[in-house]
Amino acid sequence: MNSQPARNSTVRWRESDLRHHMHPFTDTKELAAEGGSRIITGAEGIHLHDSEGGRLLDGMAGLWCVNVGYSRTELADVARQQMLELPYYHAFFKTATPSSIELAEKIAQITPDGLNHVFYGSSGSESNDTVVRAVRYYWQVEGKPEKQVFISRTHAYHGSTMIGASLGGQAAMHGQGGLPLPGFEHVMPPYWYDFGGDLSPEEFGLKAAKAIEDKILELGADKVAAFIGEPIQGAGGVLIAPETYWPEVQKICRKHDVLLVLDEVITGFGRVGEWFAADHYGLQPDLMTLAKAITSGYLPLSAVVIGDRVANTLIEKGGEFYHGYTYSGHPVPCAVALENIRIIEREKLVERTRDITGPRLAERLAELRDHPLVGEVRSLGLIAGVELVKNKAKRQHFDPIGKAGGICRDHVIANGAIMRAVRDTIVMAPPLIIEPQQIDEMIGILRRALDLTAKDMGVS
Ligand code: PXG
Repeated sequence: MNSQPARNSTVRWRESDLRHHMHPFTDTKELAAEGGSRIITGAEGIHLHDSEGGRLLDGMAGLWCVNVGYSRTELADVARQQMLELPYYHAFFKTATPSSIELAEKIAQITPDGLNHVFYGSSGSESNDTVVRAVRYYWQVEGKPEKQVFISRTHAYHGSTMIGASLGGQAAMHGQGGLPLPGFEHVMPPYWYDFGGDLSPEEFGLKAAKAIEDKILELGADKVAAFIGEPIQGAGGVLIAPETYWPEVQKICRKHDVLLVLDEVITGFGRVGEWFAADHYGLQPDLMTLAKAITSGYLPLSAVVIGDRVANTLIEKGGEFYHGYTYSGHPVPCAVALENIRIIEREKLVERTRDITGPRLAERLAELRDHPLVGEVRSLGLIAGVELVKNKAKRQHFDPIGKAGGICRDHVIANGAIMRAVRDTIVMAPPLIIEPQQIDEMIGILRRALDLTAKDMGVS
């Protein structure tokens, strides 16, 4: 008898995983000390299955991306068909493929007016790199080569490449390897709970927007290429700006001739109850980054949607743009994205999020407000954050920050759902196919986890 565990057992996978697989954003030594990874082996609808027979409600839609839910045979069928017909061809050297053309047309149709050109990549990080290259080249062609600096916000997340991490405002990432690169500046985010002080959220929204204008004036508008922001800062803790913020930001960008880039990698494709958060806030960005739910995460794909102003200059006066990826416009993910968008349309997932499930989530979350740990609940559509604090009246965090969030997240998982902790904020973004009673179930799990966390933290 062979004393080795069966080849596909959890033990075998965990051992092999620790030996050979370096995970993103992971302390491998700590992972090993805790016994290794949770192995996800399958999924259907809004549920994940693990190798131990567990079933978890996926309150995060993977990594904020599986908007149409798991196990959609329509997407698998389209991928198979495209692979049989044309598994790969590129978009270099004056060629194109039908699915990449059709998807570009569709994206131009569903994004705000004036955004009509699509440049493809395979990840949000890649596409934000494209944004920086396209914008800097735009200003160069326009005869303003000094306009090179990007302004972003602290707590922002724009990816993990050198450019993505430089655009981002994550202190931990900047602490490793000499980031941000020169030419990337960061200002305060519109995070009223932490930075609002005695101001009303509306007053603070204007103050946070003014921080961008102050930075533009400090650097000189002739040096500033663009402001980039996530309409809602997802990985930063689901920071939802006061309603006064975004209109003011757009005004400031226009006033100083600074391009406005919206990173809609998380907020796109129905997440906030509109196709894009730009629609919710009434914004007309100069460029927009898309990824994640563009294929509901089924295959890697991303895009920069370029507004007419920048596109016209690049096309009319730019000549060849020396930029692109082997997989720019890959026909298989593009075909899957088209079908994914058709599903969102057919099942009215945007309208459902706006009118039914988003309001239901907000209602259930509001009931958590009187919990002793809950300082604030924030949500728009099906993206939400629940901020855990030590002192609600003083809006005071626990010290060290992150402990309560980690404990609560672990209780959520032990009770059958996946959510993330960002510092002490529990964040969630379930698949848009979630049913209202499943939202009740998800928030029920969170309430149980909050009660257990309060006990662990000695709060009553
Ligand atoms: N922009 C935004 C707004 C994102 O949220 C990226 C760009 C980068 O996309 P890629 O495809 O390069 O990863 C993201 C990614 C988390 C988490 O734990 C969030 C992301 C990725 C991984 C983990 O919240 N966001």
